[in-house]
Amino acid sequence: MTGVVFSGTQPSGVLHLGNYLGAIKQWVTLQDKYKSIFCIVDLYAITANKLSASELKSNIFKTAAAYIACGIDPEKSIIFNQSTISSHTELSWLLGCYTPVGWLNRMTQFKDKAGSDKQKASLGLYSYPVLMAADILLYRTKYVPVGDDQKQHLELARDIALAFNNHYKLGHFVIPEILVLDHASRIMSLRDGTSKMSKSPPSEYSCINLDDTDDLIVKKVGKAKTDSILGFDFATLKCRPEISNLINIYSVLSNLDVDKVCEEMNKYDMQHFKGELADLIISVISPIREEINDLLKDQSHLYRVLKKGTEKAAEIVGHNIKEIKNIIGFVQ
Ligand code: AQP
Repeated sequence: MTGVVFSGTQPSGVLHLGNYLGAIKQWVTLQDKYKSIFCIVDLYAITANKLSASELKSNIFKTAAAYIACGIDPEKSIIFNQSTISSHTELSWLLGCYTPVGWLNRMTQFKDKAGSDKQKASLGLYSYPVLMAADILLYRTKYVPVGDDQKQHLELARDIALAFNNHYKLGHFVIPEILVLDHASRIMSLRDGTSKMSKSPPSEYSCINLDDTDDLIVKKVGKAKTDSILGFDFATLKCRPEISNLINIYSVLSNLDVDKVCEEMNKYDMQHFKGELADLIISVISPIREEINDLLKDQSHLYRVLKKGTEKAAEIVGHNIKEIKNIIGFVQ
């Protein structure tokens, strides 16, 4: 099949169950059908929480290990880190000149991440959706498999591509399409069913990390917030965000429909359900964790994977960035 797939995660912390179910699991299937590029978007990781240099380096290796452990095959897909190809930031500047500030002002993720004092948020955090557009458009990407939270940024990337194409009356940029998995598109926090599971959670019990031990998974699921209503009535799930999230995670991991999970779990009490859920999560996470730990023992191998990925990605972008500059009218 034709078309390029591009996606990425920020190495702003350890990858979690939300990243896996909402994005990476999909990538594993797509790599057999399309030319696939999976980036470690390290330039985003410095937009908000400032990590130390050693933390950032370690997160980049951990993310590369997690990609491979989840099933991304470096022989089939390109795995590289964004900061190694300067065309990403170069195109971001160019596209920024075709992006009205009003479009960026509408981005809800900036509003969420900037917090109450927006004046103190970095310019990088504000303009990050333009860099994301550059990442995608640089590779003439057709499909972008992401979680639900990235929908608005993808819409912006499409608008920027159309603005550029229309200005020069050329169809240079491929208009990318979003691929979102319905049920896994927004895995919520274990402590608050109305906030998404995230790498920088307010409590370590909100999130199942891909490197959590089995004991820690049991503990986190055991402490997951529930409510005082008995049973798992499918009809009332909408009003029970925490239970709905736990049932949804069970459904995605077991490939059973949500109503079937409710029917099955209605036979048991909450403690039993949590035990079943923890076992199911462990059956998926445990082999991934083991492989992450194995891969991290040999950083030079991971470094070689990233370097080879960078070389392959550079071959694609070199020609494209020249063509874009030519279209704009730069003398090169
Ligand atoms: N909770 C989630 N449910 C489903 N999908 C999710 N994704 C992230 N969280 C969930 C998807 O994972 C991919 C990588 O996301 P990211 O790491 O680049 O960015 P993020 O959305 O900012 O992740 P975090 O965990 O919330 O990080 P912090 O806390 O550092 O900001 C994307 O496809 C995303 O949709």
